[in-house]
Amino acid sequence: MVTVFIAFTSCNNASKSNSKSGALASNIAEKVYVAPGEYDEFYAFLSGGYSGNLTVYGLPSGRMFKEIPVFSQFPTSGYGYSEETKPMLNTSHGFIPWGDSHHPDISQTNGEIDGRFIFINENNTPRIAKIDLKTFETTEIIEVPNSAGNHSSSFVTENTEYVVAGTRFSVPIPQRDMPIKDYKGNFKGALSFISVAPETGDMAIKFQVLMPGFNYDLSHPGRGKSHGWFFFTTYNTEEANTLLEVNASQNDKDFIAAINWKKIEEYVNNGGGTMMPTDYAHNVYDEHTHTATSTMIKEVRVVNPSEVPGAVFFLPTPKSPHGCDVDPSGEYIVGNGKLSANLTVHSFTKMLAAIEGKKFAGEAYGIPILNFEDVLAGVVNQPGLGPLHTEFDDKGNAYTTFFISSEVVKWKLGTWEVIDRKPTYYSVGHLTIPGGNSRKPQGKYMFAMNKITKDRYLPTGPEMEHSAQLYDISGEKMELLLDFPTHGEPHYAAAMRADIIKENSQKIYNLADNKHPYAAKSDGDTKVVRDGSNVHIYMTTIRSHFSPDNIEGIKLGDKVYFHVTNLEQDFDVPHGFAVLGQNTSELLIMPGQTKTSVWEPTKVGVWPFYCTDFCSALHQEMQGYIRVSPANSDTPIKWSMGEDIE
Ligand code: K7E
Ligand code: CUA
Repeated sequence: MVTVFIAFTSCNNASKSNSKSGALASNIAEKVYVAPGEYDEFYAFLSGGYSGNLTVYGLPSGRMFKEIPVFSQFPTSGYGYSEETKPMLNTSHGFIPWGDSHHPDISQTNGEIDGRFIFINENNTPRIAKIDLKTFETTEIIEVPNSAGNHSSSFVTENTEYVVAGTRFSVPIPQRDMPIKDYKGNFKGALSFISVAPETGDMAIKFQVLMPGFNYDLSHPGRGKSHGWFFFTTYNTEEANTLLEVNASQNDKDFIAAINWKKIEEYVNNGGGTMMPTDYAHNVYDEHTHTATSTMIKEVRVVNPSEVPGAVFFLPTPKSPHGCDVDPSGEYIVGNGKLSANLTVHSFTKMLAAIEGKKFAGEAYGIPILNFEDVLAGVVNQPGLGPLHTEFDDKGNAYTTFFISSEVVKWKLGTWEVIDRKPTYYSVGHLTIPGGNSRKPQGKYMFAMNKITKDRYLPTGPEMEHSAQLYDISGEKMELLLDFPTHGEPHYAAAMRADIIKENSQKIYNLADNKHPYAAKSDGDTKVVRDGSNVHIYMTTIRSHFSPDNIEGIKLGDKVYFHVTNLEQDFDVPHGFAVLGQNTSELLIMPGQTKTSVWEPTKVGVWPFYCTDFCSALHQEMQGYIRVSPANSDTPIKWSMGEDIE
């Protein structure tokens, strides 16, 4: 109870000392003001949580630039509705229009953020997606078999050798019909290492480590001296299968699992591991055909820790740790015990020494458990209540969020002393420092992503968007600068300096490189082709007309494919397409791109289609008609633009 009292007192003090005076407030306003026409200094990519997507912000302004569709259908662009993008959402369970995304992470080279790709996990039907930061488009999604609640994901190693995906829920592997009460000892947790090809970025599941049936909550790669290792927090080492709030809180300590992936990789490269039958989808978007394909893969390589002695260890960590964070030097591994009064920090050097000296406290399912004291680097004493996540700056400081006491606490690595604390409004989850999860954090700003918004904005009915808060961390004390609303539930975010991404950002798709099988590259290439009851319309769009814009000969029962090519070759000139009664979304077609909307007319008549994106002074003139005749009619297929169909 003493702990509770102290923590709340300090939280309240911090809150009071933060009250804004007039002069201070205007000084703060300058720090976040980005004048009209000027650019932000940082990109921030916030996970969309239950929106399934990723949102792009600028810092320090907190302005939202874009929502990138990833795991959810997105009518704004037609993602997941157009024929080309539907395969992106294919899984071994069929087409899934939604996902729950948590942890974006940007690709790295030599331990530094390189801005090529950003990866993000889907929890519910386990998947990892890759977004190309040239186009800000989702270009690859790989399903993760043998996994459930894909939460300790998607974090990359320091040369993006792997994007790693750990299971939160253990399950029967392979899946089968069995009593739930037989969980203990029978369910397993799969930790998946997905390789990323250096040049292309192509993903493939290299191997899965089949761990005991705990919950693998969060993870981070080693870096620098600990490069080659990966660390996962666990909870429910009790292996409870019901009422986890009680039954998974029994053990005084759970574990951080330390995985020497280099060692397992070597074993696998020499033919180690077992191919297990399974099925999972691998979906790839081709930038030249502007089309995704989905391939079902039928087996996955699995490795049991017992096959590779010396590759997997458990580090005892108090009380159901959530966050698992590694400092920029790679020496310190922070475990945030949700129910612990203190923060536990492990030492990588001590861990290696303990392994070397074979000093074990016991074992769990054959995996050696190290002595808590042998691997402990230090403890941050009673910094707050309900620690969740930790990030680092470039000056040897760590910043930990506390959900219950609703604050961010800054503390020093090595001395473990608390330097500063600032309240968050309210109940913070993750926090992000640009360049986080790398050897070179980019300091300056930190933002907290809060779970409860309550009184921060004008009310919007029972539901409020979550609120993020931006802090200046360039000085000794943190300074709250800005509140900004987010979209969905941004658990975590990745952020980096804007320059690299800005320079590489693609302006158009080159029409000459368009390899879409139904592309029409000029008004002269347009046509309407009947193939049984399928009708393919090769259509073009350019300011300010569609070609063709009069189409006849469609009959009830036909399936009409509008393949629309945007002939524009100017930056930021998309055209839209929608036809009355279509039961998908519009298309939004980028310059040089081809996209397809399917329409199955249900009524006889003459139906208009039009451009949905205000593209020129004559945008309202971008329209056309398509005539639908009865099924038994003999209206011939005809099309035109600029003259009547005779
Ligand atoms: Cu703490 Cu999914 Cu990383 Cu939410 S998780 S906060
Ligand atoms: Cu094209 Cu409006």
